[in-house]
Amino acid sequence: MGSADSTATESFVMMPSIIFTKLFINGEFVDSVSGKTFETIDPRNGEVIAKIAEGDKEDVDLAVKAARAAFDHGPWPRMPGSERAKIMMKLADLIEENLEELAALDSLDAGKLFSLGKAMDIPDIIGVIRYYAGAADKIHGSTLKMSREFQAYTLLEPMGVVGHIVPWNFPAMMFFIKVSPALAAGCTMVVKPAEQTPLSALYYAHLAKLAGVPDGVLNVVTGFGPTAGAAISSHMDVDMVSFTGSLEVGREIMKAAAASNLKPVALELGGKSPLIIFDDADLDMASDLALLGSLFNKGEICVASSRVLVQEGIYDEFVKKLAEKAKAWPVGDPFDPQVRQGPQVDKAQFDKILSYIEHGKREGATLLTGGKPIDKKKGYYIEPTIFTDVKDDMLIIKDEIFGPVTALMKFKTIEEAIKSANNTKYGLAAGIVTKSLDVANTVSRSIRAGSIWINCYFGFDKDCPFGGYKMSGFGKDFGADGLHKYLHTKSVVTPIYNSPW
Ligand code: TXE
Repeated sequence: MGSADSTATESFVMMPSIIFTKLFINGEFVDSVSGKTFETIDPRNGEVIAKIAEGDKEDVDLAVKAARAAFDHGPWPRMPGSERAKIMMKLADLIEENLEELAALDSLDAGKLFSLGKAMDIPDIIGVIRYYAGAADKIHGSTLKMSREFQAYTLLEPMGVVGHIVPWNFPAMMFFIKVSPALAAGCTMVVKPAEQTPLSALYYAHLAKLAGVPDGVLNVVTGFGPTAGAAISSHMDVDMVSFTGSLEVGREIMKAAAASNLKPVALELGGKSPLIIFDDADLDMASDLALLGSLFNKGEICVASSRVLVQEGIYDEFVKKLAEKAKAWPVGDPFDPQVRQGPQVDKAQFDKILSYIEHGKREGATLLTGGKPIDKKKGYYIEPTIFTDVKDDMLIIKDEIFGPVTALMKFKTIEEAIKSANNTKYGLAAGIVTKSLDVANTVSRSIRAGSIWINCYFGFDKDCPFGGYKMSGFGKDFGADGLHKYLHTKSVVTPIYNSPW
């Protein structure tokens, strides 16, 4: 296993300069009303990167006021979709021009791999913006021939002022998975980035202004969840909230929405996704998928394959292969191109993961690999950790850990695998590795989860809807569903003949 050497960073990349640290409200960067700031921390070493304006209720009020005015009186919802598309395309181009800088900001703030940021995160958001820009002038209702003597047509209208509450694990994608379709729909919005990763969101606000997004359409309020976040979800003038984050906070957001103006909410919460590997699987492919599924983005991904279910015929050989690969998985500075796993996002997440590992040991699970922090003083690095001998009632198989920790379980029959896979309160994703079409089809239809990946994992694309079943939430991202979430359907009805109705 590689070691965490954060001293080497500067030889890999020029560090990004931190230019934007204030709230972005009505097209201007401004201090918070209270004048307070908070520190954003480099997870490679625990050092302060910058002080960021700390928004609270008063700042959210100002941002919502700006978004409301832009929605009620501004050009954005009224302009032809093709005009919004042009501006969004320009935003995508500007992001492309600043690709390295933006990837570096998230590596610095979130410990994400710089190489992947350049090759995946930032190119992917550019794709998402262009995808929804392409949809902006194709938002049409339908014509209805009604059963009674009426005819009708539907109008698809923007939801209004949207509050987006964003997590830290994919700061770029989580921002644009919400902002792009909402912009295309003609909504105006207030975005609250996670307090761990405010840097890139402020940069995006700056680029949006340069691209021509009118003032007040896209506001960014940095700050904490219980203050700035809660002010959005309970605001009487926010028409909808879109949230990605923990189950617990998802509940709070629904409560706040219900207690205020009954605004609709879209929630993408956590997961405990199974990867099910059958006896006929190619062992190399299966162990690669399990490794990537568990360790990608240091396990800080809602669809991590945190439960790997392996059929008994190949179990022993699979365990051996996976352990070898996990031990060789390089952990270290996220700017180092050789590294595959950077530090966990912050001290709280680091401590949470380690406490789950301790819990797993106490509950009697066996550590196959890892289980310890790496060079703790230099940052929040944790060894790739695999448990075996895991039982259904253990906490490590029930809770989302959100770190480089996975649990292996053995099964005999397909029925047993399905039962075990569904034995969770979550339902975000599942992977199936088999050569049998019958097995793949049967299992796909039997698992209660929003995405099923057969002989692959993380099979995401902008055109394919993504979102949870059960307590993983509701409301899809990506694809046409991701756009329609931000649209109201209005029915306009007229009688065909003169009618007293
Ligand atoms: O999430 P929070 P945290 C899971 C994962 C992780 C755990 C805790 O298991 O270990 O959540 O992470 C804002 N009203 N996921 O504490 O608190 C907060 O400021 C309104 C899964 O970081 O849910 C941030 O912007 N907003 C996940 C956002 O909610 C509030 C991604 C997410 O933070 C708020 C991240 C409140 N009362 C964590 N409290 C996924 N599904 O991908 C907090 N926030």
